[in-house]
Amino acid sequence: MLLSLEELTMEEHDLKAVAGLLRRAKRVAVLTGSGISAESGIPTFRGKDGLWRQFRAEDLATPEAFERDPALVWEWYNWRRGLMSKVEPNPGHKVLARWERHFSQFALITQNIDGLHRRAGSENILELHGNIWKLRCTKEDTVMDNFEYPLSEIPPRCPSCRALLRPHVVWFGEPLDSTNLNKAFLLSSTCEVLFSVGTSALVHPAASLPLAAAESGAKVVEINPDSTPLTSYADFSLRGKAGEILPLIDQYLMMAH
Ligand code: BJW
Repeated sequence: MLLSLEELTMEEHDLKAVAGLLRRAKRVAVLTGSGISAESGIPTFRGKDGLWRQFRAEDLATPEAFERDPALVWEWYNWRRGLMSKVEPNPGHKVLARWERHFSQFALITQNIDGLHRRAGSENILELHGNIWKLRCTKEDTVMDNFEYPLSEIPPRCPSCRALLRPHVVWFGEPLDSTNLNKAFLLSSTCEVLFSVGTSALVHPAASLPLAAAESGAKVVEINPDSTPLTSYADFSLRGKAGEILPLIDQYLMMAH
C-alpha cells in the first residue's frame, strides 16, 4: 500500500517537481545500490546492520582473500545466496521495471548482485558488480548461470577443466567490465535525468556516474534516507525509502497520462 503524502516528511512539491522532470524527459538513467533491496530483506553493506559492520571486506571480497581461502569466501557467498533466494522484489524494483517500458531511453545501472531487478521484470540491466547467481572459471574465464542453493561442492570446480570457480562479482581492487562501464558512463552523460537510489555513493567508479551526469547538465535526483557525498551535487534529495518514494513519483507521473 502506498503511504499518503502527509505521512512522508518530504515536501510534496519536490515529488511533483521530480514527476514533472520525468514527464518532459526522454532519456532517463537510474543507478541503484543495496538500499533498494533493503526493503526486500537483503542487508546493505555500510548501514547499522550492514555486512561490512559484521565482516571484513579484506577477508571476503578481494582477489587476495579468495586466493588465501576460497572455501571461506565461498561459504560467505553461499550464505548470502541463501538470504537472497528467500526474498522477493519490492515496489521500488517494480516501478523501475515499468519505467523501462515507459521511457524511450531508459538505463538501469545497478551495483547490486542479487538479481532482484530482473526478477521484478527489468530486462536491460547493466550489472556493474556482477551477479551472485553466476559463476566464473578462474582458468578459462567462462561465465555460467548457477542457481543452486546450497551449492553441492564448496569451493565449486569448473565442470570442463576442474579449476576453481569463483563468484561472478567484482571485488575491491578489481576492474569493472569495461564495456559495461563505458556504456554506463555514456548513458549517464547523455541522459536528462539521473536517479541515484539506495547507494552510499562511496564506491568508485560507480559513484562517479551521477557526477558525470551532473557535469553533462542532467538533473540528478537522490533517493536515500540518509545524506551521502552525492547529496550536495543533487538537484533533488528525496529522503526516505526507495520502496515508498519511487511508487509515489510513479503515481504522480502516471496521473498526467
Ligand atoms: C536505502 C534504504 C532504502 C538503506 N531505500 N536507500 C577513488 C577513491 C578512493 C578509492 C577508490 C577510487 N576509485 C576506486 C577506488 C577503490 C575502490 C573504492 O571505491 N573504494 C572506496 C570504498 C573507498 N573501488 C574498487 O576497488 C573498484 N575497482 C576499481 O576501482 O578497479 C580499478 C582497477 C582498474 C584496473 C585494474 C585494476 C583495478 C571495485 C569496487 C567493487 C565493489 N564491490 C562490492 C562487493 C560486490 C560483490 C558482493 O556483493 O559481494 O560491491 S563492495 C560493496 O559496495 C558492493 C556494492 O555494490 C558497493 C556499493 O555499496 P552500496 O550499494 O552503495 O551499499 P552501502 O551499504 O554502502 O549503502 C547503502 C545505502 O542505501 C545507504 O546510503 C543507505 O542510507 C541507503 N538505504 N535503506 C533507499 N530502503
